[in-house]
Amino acid sequence: AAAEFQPLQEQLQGGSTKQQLQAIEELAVAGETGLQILWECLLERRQAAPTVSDGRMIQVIYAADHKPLIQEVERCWPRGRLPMPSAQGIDYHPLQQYLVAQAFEEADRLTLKKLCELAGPTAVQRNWLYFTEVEGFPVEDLLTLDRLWQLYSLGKFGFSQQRQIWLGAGRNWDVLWERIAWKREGRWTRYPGEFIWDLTAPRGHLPLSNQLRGVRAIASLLNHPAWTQETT
Ligand code: UYC
Repeated sequence: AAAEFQPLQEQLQGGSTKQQLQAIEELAVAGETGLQILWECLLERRQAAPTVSDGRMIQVIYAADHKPLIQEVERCWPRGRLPMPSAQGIDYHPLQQYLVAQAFEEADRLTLKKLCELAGPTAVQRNWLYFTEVEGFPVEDLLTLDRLWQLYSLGKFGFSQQRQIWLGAGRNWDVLWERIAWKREGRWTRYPGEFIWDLTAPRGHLPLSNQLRGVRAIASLLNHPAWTQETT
C-alpha cells in the first residue's frame, strides 16, 4: 500500500479498539487503496475470533458496494464472519446479512421472528413472546444473537449491553428506557418511525422489545443465564 497510508495501517493493526475504529472510518473514505488495506487486515485476522473492528470493516466494504472485495469476503466466509451455533437448528445467516448491510430495522424485525421460532410454532403464530418461553431459550442461541448484534454495531447493540445498562440503572425500567432512548422525557418512543435505525443510536437501543404487554418478557431475557454463564 502507498506510504501515505502506513500510519493508518499501523493504527489499524496495533491500536486500541477505539483507534482501530477511527482508522477504519478514515480508510473507508480513502478510495480503492483504503478498501484494499481494510481487506488485507480482515484477511490477516481471519483465524482469530471476530472483533467489532472486523465487523465494521466488513460493513464498510459492503457499504462501498465494492463487488470484487465483497466477493472475497464471501469466499472467505460463505456463512458470515461470525459462526452462528444454534441448539435448535435455526438459521441466523439472513440476520447476519442484514446486519452487515446495516439494515437494522429489518434485522430487528427478523430478530423477533427468530426468537419466536426459538419459542415454537405457537409463538410464531402470535409473533410475541411469553416470559416462560424466554426462560427456556437455549444459551447458545441467545449468545449467537447477542454476538451478531455486537459485532456489527461497534459493540453498542445487543441484549448483554441492555442488561449492563439495566443493572447500572439499579434494575429500574424507566431509567433503562430513557438511557436507551425507548422513552424520551417520559413519553414512549413510537415504533418504527421514532427509533434510530443506524449506528448513531445510543448504546443498548437495539434490538427492540415491544413493551405493549408488559416487562416480563424483557425481564426474562435480561435475567437469562446466558449472560452470567461461563461457556461457549
Ligand atoms: N414499541 O413503544 N407497539 C411494536 C417498541 C410499547 C405498540 C413492534 C418499543 C408502548 C403497538 C416493536 C417501544 C406502546 C404496536 C415495538 C415501543 C406500544 C407496537 C413491532 C418502547 C404504547 C402494534 C413488533 C418501549 C404506549 C403491534 C411487535 C401490536 C409494535 C417496539 C405500542 C418492535 C421498544 C407501551 C400498538 N413496538 N409499545 O411486537 O401488537 O408487534 O398491536 O412498548
